[in-house]
Amino acid sequence: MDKTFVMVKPDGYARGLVGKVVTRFEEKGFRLVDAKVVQLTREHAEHHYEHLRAKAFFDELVDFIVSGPVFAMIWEGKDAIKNARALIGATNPSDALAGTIRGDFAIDVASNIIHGSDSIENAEKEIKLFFQ
Ligand code: IDP
Ligand code: MG
Repeated sequence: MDKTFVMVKPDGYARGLVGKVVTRFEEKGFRLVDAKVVQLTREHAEHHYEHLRAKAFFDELVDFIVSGPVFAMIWEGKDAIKNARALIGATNPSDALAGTIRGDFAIDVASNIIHGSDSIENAEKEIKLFFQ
């Protein structure tokens, strides 16, 4: 059983979508291991998105992710990273299929309501960063 890190971003938290996100993960068959509301510091956000530092939207991304509380979760299940990203949908909600979280609840890439780890290494890094 793998674990993955998932986070409802400030827009999803402010819109009251935490319950819907948790329900989708539970209904898919994931097991919730841990969860909490967190206000990220800029330092934490920059560390979390370190691999995107060279992107033109990096500052916008960090400003956004520290703009309000997030809901951080650890989910456990078979092929957790792949299955979680399938539930979440494509990065740009314009490309995300209906039935995925971004496809159903988001319209703009900069505020796409949810994050999910993209590899086992990043899941371990992100879980450590948020929960230890
Ligand atoms: P992912 O969240 O689907 O893994 P990443 O490439 O890791 O996508 O990008 C992290 C986040 O950066 C995305 O979820 C999205 O919110 C934001 N992002 C990606 N591309 C853009 C962009 O062109 N403008 C603004 N934000 C972006
Ligand atoms: Mg990513």
